[in-house]
Amino acid sequence: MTSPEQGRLAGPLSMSVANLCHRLQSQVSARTAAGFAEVLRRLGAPLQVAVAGRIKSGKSTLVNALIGRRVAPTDIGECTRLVTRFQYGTVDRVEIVFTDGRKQVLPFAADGMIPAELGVDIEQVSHIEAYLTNAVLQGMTVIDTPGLGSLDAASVSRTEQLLGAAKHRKDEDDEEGSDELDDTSRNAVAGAEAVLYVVTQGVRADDQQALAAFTAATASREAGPVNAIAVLNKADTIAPESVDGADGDVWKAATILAEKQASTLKPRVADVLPVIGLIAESAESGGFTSADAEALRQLAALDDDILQTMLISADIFTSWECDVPSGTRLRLLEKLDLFGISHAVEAIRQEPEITAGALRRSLLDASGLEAVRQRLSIVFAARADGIKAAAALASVTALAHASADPAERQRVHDAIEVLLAKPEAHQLRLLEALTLVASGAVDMPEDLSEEVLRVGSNADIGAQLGKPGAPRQELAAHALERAGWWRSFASFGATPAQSRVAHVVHRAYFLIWQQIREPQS
Ligand SMILES: Nc1nc2c(ncn2[C@@H]2O[C@H](COP(=O)(O)OP(=O)(O)O)[C@@H](O)[C@H]2O)c(=O)[nH]1
Ligand SMILES: [Mg+2]
Repeated sequence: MTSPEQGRLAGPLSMSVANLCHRLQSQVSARTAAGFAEVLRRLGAPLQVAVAGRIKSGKSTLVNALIGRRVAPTDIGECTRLVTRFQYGTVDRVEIVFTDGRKQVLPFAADGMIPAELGVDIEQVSHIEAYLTNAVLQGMTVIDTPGLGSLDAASVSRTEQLLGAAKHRKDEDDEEGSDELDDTSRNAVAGAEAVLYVVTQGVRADDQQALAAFTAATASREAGPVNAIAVLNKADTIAPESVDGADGDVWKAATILAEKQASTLKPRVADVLPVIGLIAESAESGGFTSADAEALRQLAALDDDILQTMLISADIFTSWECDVPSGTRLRLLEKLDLFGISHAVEAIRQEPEITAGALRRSLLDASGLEAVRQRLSIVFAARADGIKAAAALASVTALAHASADPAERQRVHDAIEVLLAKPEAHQLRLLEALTLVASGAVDMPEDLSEEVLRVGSNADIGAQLGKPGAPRQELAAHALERAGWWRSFASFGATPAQSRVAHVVHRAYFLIWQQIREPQS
């Protein structure tokens, strides 16, 4: 039987974990069963992606760009100090969730955004739930966080709580027999499953710490490049002359810096992609209007010397004597900043007849958002089954661990052992191997590490084998050939660490081959 939740499960492994929870529910205490119910609910939900990073790194701006709608308040206001979960819903609706579980509907502000001020006692607010009809949210729930490294201790602790980094304190005054989730259980199931980490120029020590805390708390197995990617945001504000080899080009400078940060953050994240969240937000959320395009056209018509002078700083840009009203210029600055304005003017000068729509697309291209979207879908969507199942298993383990009944602990433990021996559980080992290779913990020749990444990062068999669209027979033959190769590599010529990875890759190919070989009569 397939319940509506099961229809949305990420894949076969999530299905097995869901079955395990269903089966055990009647054999454990009411409290553990309540925890399992929560695990089941989360398994059926889209991947939970937290957007994390220091305060003012541009998280909310990027959230708006990803959702394609300017809905998360940016800069200041109460709301920027709270966790907001953006999830798919059939009707747009925002709720304040209080720490005591109470909920209150919050009307959208006139501009369609979540109001920056809530009109309630913020100390009593747990977080905000925003249900939106935007299609992007069918694939993932996006969680905006207030940010680490802020001066406000309360928002830091809200963020840490969400990321699972809060200390799991043991409940001393346990109320026996309560069906409610205790704090341990709540924390165990509350952590996000993947993280989009926003950094700006220069990674600090606490950025690394936050990432470490997050990865330790999510999947019970060593997580990292499997469920975390980073963006270098505000790429437009990088001074290219400060970066060697950039040749004065902002985007080139951003790419060089992003690569540097990737090597610093490497054990923790898959990639660091440069992005200009502000331009992405304006281009994607309807913020960029034809009136803006018109104003840019007027600016493009100015004498180039004058324009270049104006573009030296925001102050000069708004205060310079010019036909475009200074209020309009201020608006352009807010939407595109100097780099975006200069990019747009350049595009207009190259193609004077360019439409407002084409200008918007050109800005979107310049923002780097598409690459972030693609990476999100490759890294997260393709691994959602493994990521969600690992997080669920970690929660199940934590729930059993917190149980006072040794027999119950043993029962859950045994069930997990059985599950881990199933073929579909092999992807957990593959994700682990991928983590070891991607983080550089196990050194591999480049072609081999690329192969491991390919096999571990794709959901589609053709893509896993590097032969998208190839006929089944060819795929089967290739899988078998690679299985054999990795087995002999594991036995001969590999270091012990490489050998462990090689065994996992061998088995991955073998399981692929089993799936697609000619049916046996
Ligand atoms: N120049 C520039 N400014 C940005 C960019 N992304 C965000 N900002 C600005 O940075 C400020 C803080 O952004 P916000 O999204 O509220 O940061 P958060 O605290 O991390 O959520 C806002 O004024 C944004 O307009 C960017 O890519 N470039
Ligand atoms: Mg924010």
